[in-house]
Amino acid sequence: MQTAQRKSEWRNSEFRQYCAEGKKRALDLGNRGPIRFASDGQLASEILEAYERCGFYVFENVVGEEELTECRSEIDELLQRAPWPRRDSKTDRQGREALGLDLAINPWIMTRPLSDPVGGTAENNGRHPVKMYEPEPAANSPIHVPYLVAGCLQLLPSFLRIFGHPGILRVAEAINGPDFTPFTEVLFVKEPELGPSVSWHQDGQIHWDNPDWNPNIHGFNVQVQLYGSTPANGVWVLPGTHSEGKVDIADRIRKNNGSDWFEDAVPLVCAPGDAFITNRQTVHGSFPNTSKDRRITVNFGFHRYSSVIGQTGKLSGAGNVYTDDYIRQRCRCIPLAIDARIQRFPEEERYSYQPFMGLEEEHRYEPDTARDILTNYNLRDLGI
Ligand SMILES: O=C(O)CCC(=O)C(=O)O
Repeated sequence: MQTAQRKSEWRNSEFRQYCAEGKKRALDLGNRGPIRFASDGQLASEILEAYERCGFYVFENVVGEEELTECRSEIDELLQRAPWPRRDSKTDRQGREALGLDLAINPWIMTRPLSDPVGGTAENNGRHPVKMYEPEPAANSPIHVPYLVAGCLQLLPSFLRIFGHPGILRVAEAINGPDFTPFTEVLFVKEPELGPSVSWHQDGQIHWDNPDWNPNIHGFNVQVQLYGSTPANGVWVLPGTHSEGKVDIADRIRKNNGSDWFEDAVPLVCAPGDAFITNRQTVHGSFPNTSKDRRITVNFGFHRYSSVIGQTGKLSGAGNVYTDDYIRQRCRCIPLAIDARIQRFPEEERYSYQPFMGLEEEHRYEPDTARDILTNYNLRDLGI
């Protein structure tokens, strides 16, 4: 289905107005602030309550300036090594071999600037039913741009350290229990006036008809914003939809006069270093980035062990059977990341990941162990 195509582009004053109104609604929801714990060490109950109510929460000031600078510069170097000028090119823009083409999973997911690569297609299990508006990029734009980079724990040490952040891991424990698992780790790249859109969707795939279905069964995403995120370049959500079950997005758009601008949608507005969590059942998406602001998102997420054990994968990890051994191998990146982080930030608390308690020595972040755990680790993703 094609929408009645509101022109979701910054030069359209109606879009700018929609963005301003959405931002106001977002800031009124009462679901943002620093990561806070109560005196008993549990995540502050107001945070959990607001997350359960809205299906997302914006944590402010999670990553400091020094760490942001390190991560940004590693990512700039990485992006220089993307295939150029086309997604199937073997070399980068300087004629060097493009990075990571020898990996089991090609890290570069690329498409035409400002396009919607998956909306209205069968990609990703058909979870993006409606195509977004595709503005015309400038004539001198690249043919293809990376909008996702996969398998990032093996490509970016600074990403691994953010993944081992004690505050974020304590949030994961509070929501998914002490035996929480990862699922996939990617960058979302939305360069100014180039970044493609991600049309409205829910992430979860396999548990909609589960008799034990509940709002948290498909886990949650973490998005750490290296440059902040605005209504024009950031993710928008439909608050509360994580509790509704499977949403008929095409029907909602039909009932919205064919428009994908929903009156109750809100953008996830962040400063650099903020991180938000989004329930994977929340309806969400992002418009093409026609603004002048860059968005680079360090994106990962966590599941409940009970949601993945015994399941057959969908999305990343598709077709794989999630046995206890498979899951345990995949989870080894967590103690490794914790150690990588504590080596870089020794003054911080060290998060204790219960499933690997007592096995810290085997997960020291040093070259051999990192290679052993991380090379092609994403063959064992835990998509559901
Ligand atoms: O970052 C974005 O633009 C989209 C993120 C998203 O859709 C996801 O993480 O599932």
